[in-house]
Amino acid sequence: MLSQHIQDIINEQIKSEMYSAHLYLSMSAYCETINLSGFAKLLREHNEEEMSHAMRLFDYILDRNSKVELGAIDKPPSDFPSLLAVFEKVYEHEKAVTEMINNIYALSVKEKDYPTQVEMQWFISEQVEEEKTALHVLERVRMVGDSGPALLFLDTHIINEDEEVEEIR
Ligand code: OFO
Repeated sequence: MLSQHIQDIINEQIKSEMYSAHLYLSMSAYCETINLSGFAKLLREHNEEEMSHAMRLFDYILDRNSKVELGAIDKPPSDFPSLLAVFEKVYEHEKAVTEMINNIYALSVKEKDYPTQVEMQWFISEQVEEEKTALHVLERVRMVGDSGPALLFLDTHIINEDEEVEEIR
């Protein structure tokens, strides 16, 4: 069984992963409204990925014979000043999530909760990938700047680019 402290922090992380899912879905909707369907698809896929992170933690709590307590998910922003602002926020958000994951790991080390350390190792590796992908996309968006034709080209190819980053890994 998980300690109360570890159970609470993992329940909090489920909420945070669900917030990430909400945030990326909201960003996806924004991209659709500015006719950037490639970025919209990319963010919609990230929404699904975040939900899978939440469910992985949900199952982990149950596997440890402990209690899942779902909290209210904050409302994500629905207005964004630009595509660049969206991906700056994605990158900052992922760095903040990394901190949360590291905190859970640190607590599991302090409490000598070895199974939680193993579970968190998966998330630590995942965050390396999440930050890398977020930065890759952000740098591409920065690169095209205000160029309409370049932005349209990137929008068409961004999904493949994301897969190529995965393959390089
Ligand atoms: Fe769940 O990794 Fe992004 O937030």
